[in-house]
Amino acid sequence: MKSKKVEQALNEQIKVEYESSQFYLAMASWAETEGLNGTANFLYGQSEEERQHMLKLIRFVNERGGQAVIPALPEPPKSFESLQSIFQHLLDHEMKVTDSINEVVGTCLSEKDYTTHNFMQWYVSEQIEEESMARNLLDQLNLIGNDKGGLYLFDRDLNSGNVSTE
Ligand code: OFO
Repeated sequence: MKSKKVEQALNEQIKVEYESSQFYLAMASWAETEGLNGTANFLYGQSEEERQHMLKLIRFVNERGGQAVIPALPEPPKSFESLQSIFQHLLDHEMKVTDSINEVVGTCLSEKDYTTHNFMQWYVSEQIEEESMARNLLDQLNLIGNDKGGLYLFDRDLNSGNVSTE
């Protein structure tokens, strides 16, 4: 790639997307062992989406003459406190991802790399959707509180796509 700074920023973003995918996979696996099958399915799907975000970046860097680096990752947590804590983690994590995407966009502008800037706009829009989805799910869970019946329905509806994520 013409700008090494942009290439480095994209490689850092590859790591962020990879970490997101692993983190959500760990959450999905924990949820499944807790019998929260709707949440598990939802999070397996989110993990896969993040993997696709990573792949899209890898392909872009390589196609533009750079070299995508596949990083080592620390082991994600094995267990979580509750459904609420999972969705709080999801929101906090997505907010960090948004910050890091904004950093990449800033580097593209300072390096005058408008092609990569254009490519990154897809990620900017995707983050708006993902943050708002995480916020909505967390709001619903906060309304449900500790009500077991409510939590059961939330998990079941998440499986069937009946929980509103918008
Ligand atoms: Fe939601 O993290 Fe990818 O972009």
